[in-house]
Amino acid sequence: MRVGIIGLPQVGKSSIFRVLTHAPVVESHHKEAQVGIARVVDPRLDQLAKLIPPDKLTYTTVECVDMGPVGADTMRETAYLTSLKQTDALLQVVRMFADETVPHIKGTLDPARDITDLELELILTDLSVIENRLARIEKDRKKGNTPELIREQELLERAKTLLEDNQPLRAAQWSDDERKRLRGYTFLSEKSMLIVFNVGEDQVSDEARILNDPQNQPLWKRPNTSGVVVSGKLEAELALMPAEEASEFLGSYGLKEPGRDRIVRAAHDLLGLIVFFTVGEEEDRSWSIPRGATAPQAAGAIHSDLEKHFIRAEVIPWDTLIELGGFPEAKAKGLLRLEGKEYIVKDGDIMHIRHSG
Ligand SMILES: Nc1nc2c(ncn2[C@@H]2O[C@H](COP(=O)(O)OP(=O)(O)OP(=O)(O)O)[C@@H](O)[C@H]2O)c(=O)[nH]1
Ligand SMILES: [Mg+2]
Repeated sequence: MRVGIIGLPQVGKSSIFRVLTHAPVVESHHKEAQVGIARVVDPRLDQLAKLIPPDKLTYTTVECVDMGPVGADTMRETAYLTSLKQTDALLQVVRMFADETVPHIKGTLDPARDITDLELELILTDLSVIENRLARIEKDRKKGNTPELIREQELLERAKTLLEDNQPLRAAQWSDDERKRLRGYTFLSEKSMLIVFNVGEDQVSDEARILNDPQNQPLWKRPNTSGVVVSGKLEAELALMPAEEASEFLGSYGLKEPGRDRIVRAAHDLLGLIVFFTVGEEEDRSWSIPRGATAPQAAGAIHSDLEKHFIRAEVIPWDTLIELGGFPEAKAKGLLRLEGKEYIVKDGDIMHIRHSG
C-alpha cells in the first residue's frame, strides 16, 4: 500500500518524507518521485515485547512517495499523474510555519485556502477524465445500448455532479460496489487523504485549536479524510536524537509521541488497514490486513502457504494477554480462543496460525 505525499512548493513535503522513511537528504532537483518505507510504530507491540521479550521486533510498514511540488501545470504532466494514480492514499502537507527565509508561493499563510486550491486541482483532473469517458459512452450507446453502459453512465454522471459542486469523491456516499467501480478509474479525489498541518515549533501543542478552527475543520473532518498537526522541523531534530533524549525533548513540548508515528498510523488507517500481531520468542511482529479480512487471509499476509494450509487460529486480543500476564495464564482461563476459517480478524488480535503440511 502506497501513500503519495503532495502539496504546494516548499511546504515541507521532503522534510516530512525523510522523517517518515529515515531517507537521507537528496540534494537534487530532479523531478522523479522518491520512494521510501515508513514503519507503523505501535505502542501495543512495544508492550507485548515487554511482556514476552523476543529476539526481534518488527513493525508493519507503509510505502511513501515524495511526489514533489504541485504547481498549476503539474496535474497535466503525464509522469506526475501516472505516479499519483498509482498511490492508494494521499498525504497533503499544508504549510502553517512562519519562516521568512522560506518563500511561500502564495505570499501568506492560509491553510484552508491551500487545501481548497489543491483539492480543486484533483477535482478538475477527475472531471476531465469523466468528461472524456462520458463522451465515449455517448458514442458507444449509439452503436449498441447495453445495461452496463447505462450503469456506468449513471455512476459517472453522479460523480460529475459532485465534482462540479466542488465535492471530492472520497467524501461522498457510495455503495461498496460503486466505490469499487470508481476505483477502476483511479480518480484522484476518490483517494483517502491525510492532511498534515506543518506548524512552527511554537504551535505543536495547539493541535486541538488548529484542527477545530472553523476554517480547517470542514476540510479534514469528513469521510475518508483525516488531519494531524506536526512540526516538520521539530520532527527532523527528533529523528537525530537517541531514544531517551527524544522522549525528554517531546515532553518539553507536552507531546507523548513523535508526530511521525501519528502520521504513519493515521495513514495506515486511511488505507483501510488494521493490524494483527504474532508473538513468540524469536520475533514479535505486527501485520497489516484489510479491515474485514478473515483468519485465513490474515495467515496469507504472513505466508501464502499458511493460507493454503490453514486449519485454525488461536486468537487473543492484545490487551487481554497483557492483563493476564502471558499465554499459560490465558490458556488456564480458557481465553485463548480457537477460531476457524470464517473468523473476521479484529484490530489488535494476537494470532497463532495452526496449519497442516
Ligand atoms: N521553519 C521551518 N522550516 C521548515 C519546516 N519544514 C520544512 N522547512 C523548510 O522549508 C524548506 C522547504 O522544505 P522541503 O521539505 O524541501 O519542502 P518541499 O515541500 O519538499 O519543497 P519542494 O519539493 O521544493 O516543493 C526547507 O528549507 C526546510 O528546511 C518547518 O516545520 N519549519
Ligand atoms: Mg521536496
